[in-house]
Amino acid sequence: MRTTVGIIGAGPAGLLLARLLHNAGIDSVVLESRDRAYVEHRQRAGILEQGTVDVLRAAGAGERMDREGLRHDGIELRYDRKRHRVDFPALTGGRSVTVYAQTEVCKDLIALQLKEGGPLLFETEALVVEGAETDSPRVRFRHKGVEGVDGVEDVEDVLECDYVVGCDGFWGVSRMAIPAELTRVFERTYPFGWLGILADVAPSHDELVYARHDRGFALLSMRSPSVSRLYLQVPEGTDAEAWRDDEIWTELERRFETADDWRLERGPITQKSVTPMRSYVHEPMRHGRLFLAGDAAHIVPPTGAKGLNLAVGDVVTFARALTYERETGSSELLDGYSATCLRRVWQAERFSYDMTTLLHRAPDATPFEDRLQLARLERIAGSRAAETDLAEAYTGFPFG
Ligand code: RFL
Ligand code: PHB
Repeated sequence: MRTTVGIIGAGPAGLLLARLLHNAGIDSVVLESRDRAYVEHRQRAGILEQGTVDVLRAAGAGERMDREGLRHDGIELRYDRKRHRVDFPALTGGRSVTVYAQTEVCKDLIALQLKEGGPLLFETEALVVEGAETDSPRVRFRHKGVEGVDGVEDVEDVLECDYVVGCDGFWGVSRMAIPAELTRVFERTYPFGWLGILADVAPSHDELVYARHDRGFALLSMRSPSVSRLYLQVPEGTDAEAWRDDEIWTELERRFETADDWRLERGPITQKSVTPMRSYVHEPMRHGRLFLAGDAAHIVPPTGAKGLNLAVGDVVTFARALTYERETGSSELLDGYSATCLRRVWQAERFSYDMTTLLHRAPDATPFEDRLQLARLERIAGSRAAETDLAEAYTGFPFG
């Protein structure tokens, strides 16, 4: 097999990249280790920055998002039983965010790719990227055998490319093709995770609520007008099954408690899982003709809602750079790929870290640190400058 751009991974990064390249008349092949149903139902991000919405729309993938996505003009910060709303458009010159789940973004992009894009091969696992320093990098992959077609035996093959883009997430293989002596990794883990639930109940508030409480952080989000998505800070390594449904609701009620008559509505919990929290950056994001994009190169804790949006920024940067090279013959933008992406990545790392340490309670937190958190929250609530800083970062910095 041969293609211009070999894309490893059909998460949001790989799928959007295939779409952007298709629109630019550049062919690609996407290899995805999981099956279609798995990719379409993996519960993850929920918030799209304005820039992400604009990119999806311009790529022709915004039709259902425009119909079903929920535009949000603010979030609520909750602490000390008080509520403070951050008004995004007022603070940022009109910017907002959109609640539209990552599962839906992936479904829309997969449908488009299968209808009019290049090959998208599910159950096809990349094993290794070879020859990144050469003009023709290759991806070795294993394709699950289909009964009656090629026996049930797995089939190994090679995809020859002009460029390989590793969009294979944090646990992928493409990062490993960059020699260790050329690599720097920056990492931090946190001594807590998020217990996330989906519940069949209308969201108890019409905007997201980020709550800081002495018992730990809680987040109220949503998937639709009738489905709530909620998170609780839990100790690292917690088993989701160790929490009974009524215990989850009681704990959420405690952490969201206000001095006024706000109430949390309960409903049947249809899914629960625990996510660990990590900050991680791999530098550089490029080696020869291998480029890393999305979670393959960087991870942020979810408190800033930035992971998916960073993945979008990376692939937009790559698609622009390759188009520029094709039109002008200059590799200037491709050469600058890593530096361009990393500037935005580190701003998101900084913001995600700030939001995480602002709102979570570390197991060894001292009374001094508790007071500092409250002072930081009071500062945001009391200073337009501090509040603007949060609103600008949350709604996202412009691409490139
Ligand atoms: P993905 O989505 O992990 O996709 C990688 C794909 O590569 C496949 N793969 C391979 N395929 C072939 N061969 C191999 N060897 C392969 N190895 C792996 C995998 O099967 C998979 O399909 O990475 P991508 O595309 O970079 O996208 C990143 C986002 O998924 C991620 O950053 C966000 O989900 C993070 N995130 C959030 N981001 C936001 O922008 N806003 C949010 O509100 C938000 N909330 C969240 C989140 C992540 C969460 N979890 C579960 C980590 C909330 C949570 C709870
Ligand atoms: C979500 O809806 O899953 C979500 C929203 C905001 C975050 C993280 C996750 O910061």
